[in-house]
Amino acid sequence: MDSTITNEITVDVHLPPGGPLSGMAADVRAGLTKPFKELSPRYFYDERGSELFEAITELPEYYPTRAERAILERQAAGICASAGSPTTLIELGSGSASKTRVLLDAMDKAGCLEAYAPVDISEQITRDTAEAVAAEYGITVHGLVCDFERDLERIPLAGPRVIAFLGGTIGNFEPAQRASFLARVANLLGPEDHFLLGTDLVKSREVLEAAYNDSAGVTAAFNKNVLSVLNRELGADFDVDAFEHVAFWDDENLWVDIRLRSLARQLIEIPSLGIRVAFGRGEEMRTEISTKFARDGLAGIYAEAGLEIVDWWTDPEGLFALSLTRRADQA
Ligand code: SAH
Ligand code: AVI
Repeated sequence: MDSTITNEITVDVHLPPGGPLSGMAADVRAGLTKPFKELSPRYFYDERGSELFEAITELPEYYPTRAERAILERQAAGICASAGSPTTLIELGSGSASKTRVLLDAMDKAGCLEAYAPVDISEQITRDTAEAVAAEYGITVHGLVCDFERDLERIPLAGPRVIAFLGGTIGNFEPAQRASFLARVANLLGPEDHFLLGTDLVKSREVLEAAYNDSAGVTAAFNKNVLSVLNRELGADFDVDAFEHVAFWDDENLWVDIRLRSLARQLIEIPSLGIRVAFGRGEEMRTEISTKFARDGLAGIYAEAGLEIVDWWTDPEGLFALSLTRRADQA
């Protein structure tokens, strides 16, 4: 573990030797040798991918960030009170933490804010966020660079805490992965702790498909960037222009299915994996799902994980929801 301490800022790096992407070889091999090829969305977020995601959040068609911000701006004081005026905010997949400032402001105003812990797989953005928040709020910041699916239990402990997972990133988990992740989060919660989750809500196909097929092509660039990550990290020879972005609403699974479609028959060499991967013309590979929720369905998912809803807030248009939960057996 590499740890840097500067006054009140600590950033622990819990990535496997070789960096965030070093565990990717086996994972990518498994995903690309299945009959229906798949890649994990965690590989989107190299430096360029993080920048492209930030650009997505400002697109006119991409409503989730604005809707979640609107909830926070109206409800942050109430969220802070419902969560028992926690001293510590831990944020999973924190990114640039731009909306998080609204919550930090409310905690600061309530006089309870002592510490913030951003947790993200992308080292640069976590360091930048940790430094910015420490400077803006003059509080202890303990950043953690890790894969939150692998290293959740390493989260710095001091309470009462609220663990926040904003932006709808939970929607990028497959159902089984989501269930075990939520059960592990529940296990981390002490009697005074709460979990604050941002979830995008089910809505019309038109609105959903526009959000993931923006007219400026930023989402397409974000999606295709994963191929550049594979080229750089694994020595693959993907021609990024030989694939096109695909995103459509799947109303059975309640997710936007995000894929890359091969524009030609092609054979990709991945020397570091010792494999060649054949793509047929028109063949699609899944790169991400983005699940959308309804309150009843989410309550059932929480119950299975041992969590219960304490409070629920939506934006005025009902596009997005924030829910606050606690461990059901500690209520
Ligand atoms: N919370 C921010 C950013 C959302 S983008 C917002 O609401 O705008 C998703 C974030 O999760 C990115 O910063 C990405 O680096 C991080 N992330 C994705 N997969 C991760 C993983 N497996 N472990 C840790 N962080 C991850
Ligand atoms: C990070 N996550 C919640 C985004 C989403 O909406 O599912 C990632 C994204 N993919 C395409 N656009 C945005």
